[in-house]
Amino acid sequence: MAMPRLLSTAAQPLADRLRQAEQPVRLIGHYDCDGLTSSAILARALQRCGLRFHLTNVVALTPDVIDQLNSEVPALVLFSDLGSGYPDLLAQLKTSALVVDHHLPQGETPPNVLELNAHKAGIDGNREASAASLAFALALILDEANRDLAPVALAGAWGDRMYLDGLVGWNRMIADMAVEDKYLNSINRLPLTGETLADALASSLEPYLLGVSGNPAATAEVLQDLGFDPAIALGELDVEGTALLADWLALKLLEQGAGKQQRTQLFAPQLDLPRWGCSVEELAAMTDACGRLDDTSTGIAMLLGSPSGRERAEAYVREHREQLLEQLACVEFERGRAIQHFRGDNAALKGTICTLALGYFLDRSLPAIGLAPRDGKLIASSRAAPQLVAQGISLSEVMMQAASACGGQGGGHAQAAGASLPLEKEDEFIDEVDRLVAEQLGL
Ligand SMILES: [Mn+2]
Repeated sequence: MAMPRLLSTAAQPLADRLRQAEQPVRLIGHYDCDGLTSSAILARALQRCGLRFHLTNVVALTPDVIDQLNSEVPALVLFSDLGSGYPDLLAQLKTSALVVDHHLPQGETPPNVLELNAHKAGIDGNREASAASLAFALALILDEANRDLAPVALAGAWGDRMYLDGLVGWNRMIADMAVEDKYLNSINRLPLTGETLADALASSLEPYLLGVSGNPAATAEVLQDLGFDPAIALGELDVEGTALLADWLALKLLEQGAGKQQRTQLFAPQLDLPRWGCSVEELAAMTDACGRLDDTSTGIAMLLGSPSGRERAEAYVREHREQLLEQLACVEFERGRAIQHFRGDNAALKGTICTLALGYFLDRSLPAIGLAPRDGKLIASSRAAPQLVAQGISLSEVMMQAASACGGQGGGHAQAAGASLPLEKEDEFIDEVDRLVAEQLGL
């Protein structure tokens, strides 16, 4: 399977630079699933080149990160899943740097930086490649043996929700490569996990079953009405039982107003990773949970194959899921003219809450914004449904402009973007976001 030529051409200069790099290479990655998976891929690829590395995963590329790097004076910095949005900050680095990113580039790449950005390599960075997919391309150029990292790349793409509507482009090619190498099996079964049927429904986040997920009593009632033994193991369901359950799930999602992608996902094949003993979705969930619970080193250890890292990551998934289920059960969005927003207390959960709420039960004609304080700042996450992106909304623009009007910083993707700003600017920020979205949508 050949890599798209534009992609290999874009990645080649970074591979050449890494081959002659002084050690250790200073890796800076984003802290989310795609950031951690891309970091792990690059870390493994560097190891296999005989290069040592020093990795830190950060919430955002801020002036503090640049100051820290300038005080360390590393020979070479390698950024993954961040960088392209902040050329001005990169220009303040006193060393040379490589950037592997799929976020929309904001302006010119500074002269001290070599950039592998999806959008600059003829690839749609919102759909066809995540940072992990690009890191995987770079790893392949460095050494064909890195093909075994395909599952990690797919977990990154999954973390950035590129599986909705099916994998396409470079992501699709990675999946095909993984199938060919027997690292990936595509299997038809319902996307439920748990010891028993009751556990599976009560703990289900995707699909999120409004009024059932996170509510064992309601789950028991539903299963009783359907005539199921709640204690039956998922694997023991017969064909008839599976069909009955599938019908109920499909109806339930329709009834609660879930999006088309979410309803389609119910019947999408599950991507199992035999060597990992889990699915791509579960590998992404473990990675994501490590990031959200602020233990990125466990995420990296797990992705590099550590059994104790894996155990901890599995425990984090359970903890993270419980927190999300708890918050989703009581979250209330306040509607403005063109947006709906909520103010929470957990900065690590707000983006996921917006994503799940929009996908499974919220009004998708308005973007959803979540706000929460962290480290003395107000952090915002925003999400828009695909139809809004098709109508031309760009949350990356909205977050960037609204945040800078409030003395903060913002950016991201058209459909998912974030910002950080002074706490006291909350009302001003929300008004500005509302105004900018209304303007973009012509309301
Ligand atoms: Mn990403």
